[in-house]
Amino acid sequence: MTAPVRLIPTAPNADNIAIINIDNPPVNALSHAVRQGVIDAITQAEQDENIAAIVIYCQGKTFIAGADIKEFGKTPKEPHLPEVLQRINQCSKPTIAALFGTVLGGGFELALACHYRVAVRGTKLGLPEVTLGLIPGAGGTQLLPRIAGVELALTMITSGKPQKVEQLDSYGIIDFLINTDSSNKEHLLTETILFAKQLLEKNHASKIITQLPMILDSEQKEAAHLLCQQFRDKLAKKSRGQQAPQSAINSIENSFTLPLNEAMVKEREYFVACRGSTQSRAMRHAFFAEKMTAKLMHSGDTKPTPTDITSVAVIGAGTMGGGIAMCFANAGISVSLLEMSQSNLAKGINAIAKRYQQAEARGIMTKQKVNQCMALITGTCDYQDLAQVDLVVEAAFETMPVKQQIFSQLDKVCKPEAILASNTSYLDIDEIAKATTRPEKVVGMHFFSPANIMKLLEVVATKYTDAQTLTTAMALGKKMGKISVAVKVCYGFVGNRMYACYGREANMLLLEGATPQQVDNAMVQWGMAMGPLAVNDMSGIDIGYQARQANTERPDDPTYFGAADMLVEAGRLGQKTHAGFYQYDEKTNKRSPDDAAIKLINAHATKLGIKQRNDISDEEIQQRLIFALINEGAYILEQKIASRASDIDAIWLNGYGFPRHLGGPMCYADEIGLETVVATIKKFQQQSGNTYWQVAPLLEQLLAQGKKISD
Ligand code: T1G
Repeated sequence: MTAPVRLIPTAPNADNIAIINIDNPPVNALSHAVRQGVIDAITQAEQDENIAAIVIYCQGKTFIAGADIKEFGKTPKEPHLPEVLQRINQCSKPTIAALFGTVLGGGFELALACHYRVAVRGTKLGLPEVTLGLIPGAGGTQLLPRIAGVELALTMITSGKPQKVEQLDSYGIIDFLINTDSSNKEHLLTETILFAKQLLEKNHASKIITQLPMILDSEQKEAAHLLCQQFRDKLAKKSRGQQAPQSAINSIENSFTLPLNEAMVKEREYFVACRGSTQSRAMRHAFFAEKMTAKLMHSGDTKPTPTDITSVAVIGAGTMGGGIAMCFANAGISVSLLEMSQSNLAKGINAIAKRYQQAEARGIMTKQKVNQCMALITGTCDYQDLAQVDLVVEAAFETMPVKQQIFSQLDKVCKPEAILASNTSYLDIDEIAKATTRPEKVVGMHFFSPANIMKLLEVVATKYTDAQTLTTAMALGKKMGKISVAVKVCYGFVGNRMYACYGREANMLLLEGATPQQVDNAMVQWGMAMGPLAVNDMSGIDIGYQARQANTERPDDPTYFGAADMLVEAGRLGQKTHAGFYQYDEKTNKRSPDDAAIKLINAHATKLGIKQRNDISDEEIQQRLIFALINEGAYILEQKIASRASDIDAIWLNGYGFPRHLGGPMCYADEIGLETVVATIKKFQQQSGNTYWQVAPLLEQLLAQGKKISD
């Protein structure tokens, strides 16, 4: 295997300029070999009297995209990245980074440690460490404030969001912006070498970081402290429970209160503490879990190439259909939106336009992008207009006869190779496929509301779906910026099947005497963004009610979702009727506890013969809801409805707001230990006496073997 770093002592047409050439696919991550290679190359270049300047350049699709996260779980090997960056920065000869692609984490820190930075248009710079439960660990919290100021450092580091070099023009991070893009790397190298030559002709002041102290007068320092506190308060809410953003702010604050070398030591301490934390382990698991979902378990070694999808149709212009149409348009794919009547179609198109206007008003989309997307969406009431589309997503009424009728009609009209997908949440897609002459081309594409916002896409393979169709649907999800997860057919597939267990326990606790606010507060305290009952009121309790009424597999047990069903039958559907588990102000829609709801629930519990308890703890609420998820997830793995435990985690992180710093239900089970999970489930089984708490055999098996779910 060739070394990933090579020193080229003389650049083309520039005898005294060397190139450190990094070639470590796929993203030039700063593996141990790269770190060692860069140090060796800098040392060699410094000793070579013919070399007057050094360009750091990368092969492949991007400049260094960060530390090698595959190394995180292992014992770190020297040289550590801060040592490499100090070597670059202290180099006696000017070092110039040639930037393109996604310059992230340690890659951006390495660029900041260079004396100069040259970039092509569209290059993204970012410090995403907080998304991995980390902070920049190689000087980023010290270099970026010194070069670009405290406020930008706080914004970029605590959000983890990359920014394009064009957006950062005024911050002095990039010394020369080349008017080309990442596709023209030869031009980047040529221009960087020219830039280096010009540096040498001028008496360049190589910007050694130690010569860049944070010179703030007392007023500026006070303003900077205030800014740090404002970020602390904001992130205590926005990234509730997460340690890394708070550590990052503390380290950035050291950049203007401590000497550089002391601040660098503190930064390393914060970084090492974060790297060893359960939160970072969970967030790194989440990162890899989301990467793994794309890797389908193919039978045999034929990995089909996804069909290129350039035109699609969406059946149904309701909330889901409209959101799905937006997903395709946002990805540059033309969409025919079909409705049964012109008035419904007009309503649907107007609703889409309104959502785009809101996105523009919030600065999420430019007017130009909104116009481009709207131009890609055309309405029709005629199935004949769908004859040439590559793929259809049906998002019509959630009843089997309606869907079978639609698929039968699509089968007649669409070209033979067109893929026919359903957005159904619960119905048996095997049965839907049978309504066509092309069952192998039928698949589920289950979006989550709001479809144009939520990242999760469950791609449901029926027993007929062929590999080409499945691969194409998965790739199409990625093209739309979704996390596509391949699942199999069962009631509720993976996410909603588990969510039903979570809701079942929330309802059972109400019948046992807990109040809606107690259940919700316990889950928010645990880390969920919202409590299950407030969520239920928001989406409408009647949605689940109708699904349960239609579910032939529903348990024959009046206590099953007893509270929810009773409220619906009492006309309390949630926010839309200003009364559900809570009451809602008719003008402001503000949610508040409702004694009337509690009285109705208690009366219903008495009718069902359920004894009320006043000793329900937050911990019991949290364990019953979360362990219900874990147990059902284990059954789902046993039944091969999901192919990996990490796929289940990716579903819950991207479809249900599971706290990212807890990694997903299956990751969380491993973190607290299967012994605790199994023992507690058995306790609930004895306490409840019902069949819901049968421990999944897989959990018992793993426990007996001393294994984890992730093994
Ligand atoms: N290390 C190792 N492998 C990585 C990697 C990384 N940093 N980033 C991506 N990969 C692998 C990925 O697993 C996949 O592998 C392949 O590259 C293509 O990825 C010290 C401590 C760069 C925007 O967080 O955001 O630096 O599955 O499918 O869609 O302060 O990958 O093919 O075998 O995502 O074009 C900071 C994370 C680390 C960057 C490319 N850096 N990566 O997206 O391709 S912490 C990050 C990404 C750090 C310092 C700290 C994206 C990407 P495989 P992909 P893509």
